[in-house]
Amino acid sequence: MTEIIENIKRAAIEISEAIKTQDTGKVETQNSSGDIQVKLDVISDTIVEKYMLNTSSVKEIISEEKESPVTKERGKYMVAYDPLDGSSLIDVDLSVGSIFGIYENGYNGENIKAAIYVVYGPRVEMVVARDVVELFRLNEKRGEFEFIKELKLQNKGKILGPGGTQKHWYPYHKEMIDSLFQEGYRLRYSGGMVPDLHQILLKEGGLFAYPGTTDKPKGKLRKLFEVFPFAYVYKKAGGYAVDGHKDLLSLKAEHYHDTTPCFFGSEYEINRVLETYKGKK
Ligand code: P6P
Repeated sequence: MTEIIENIKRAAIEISEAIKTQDTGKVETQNSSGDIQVKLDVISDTIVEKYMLNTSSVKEIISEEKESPVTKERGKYMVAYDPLDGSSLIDVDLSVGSIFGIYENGYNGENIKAAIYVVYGPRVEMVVARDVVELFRLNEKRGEFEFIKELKLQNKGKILGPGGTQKHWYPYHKEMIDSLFQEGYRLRYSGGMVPDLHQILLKEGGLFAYPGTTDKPKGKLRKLFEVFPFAYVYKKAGGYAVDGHKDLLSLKAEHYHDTTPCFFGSEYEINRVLETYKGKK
């Protein structure tokens, strides 16, 4: 596992350089979820693939940007990754990220053994979740990630990231979001899952919601590459992660690019979600 983490650090440094120097333009292709790709999606995917295929403990990799996995002869772990999540935000200079789920014997929630994400913002930071959740920050001068602190969620927060197209929210979901704002929660939503969830984690509490909607009942965010890794991070940090009814890590992936409604946060907020969704679809 250490070898994987060290090679993800190397990939992150190369990706952060590419973000600063490469063209943010679009390419003509789409990824497996139908998202229009930007050049940096392809560049980042190539960088991660290079490092992961050269990691002896990695047996298979699958990218959000590709239809199916690349498999090697030997290795123990399977790595599912989103090389540059939220890449459409780069041309407006907002923070983006890379997400990695480290799996063993399958890609269901129960198979995830570690999760890592990188935030490319004013600083480059990496969060590594194994038994505990650790924050690292890139020392640009030394070209190394330095350990900063352990991250933990308290049982209640003050910020709320309400994803999804509001006109397509189910009425009970809208009532829940409105009532939290009436309680004084502050809106914190950039459209980038990595910085939005990173902010709640560093502020030690709150709620990020990307629900099922009338136009997308299974939500938008992908189980293997986005949802399971962040569910692992939040649970290891003392928080909760549900689909509205049950623990996200109890879910199975029906196919590589399967999606699910998802809620990540502290105990108070997730209990509110479970109460709201009880008996609903
Ligand atoms: P919306 C970025 O495209 C992404 O996959 C996540 O990073 C983010 O949370 C979500 O989509 C934003 O979706 O519908 O709010 O634009």
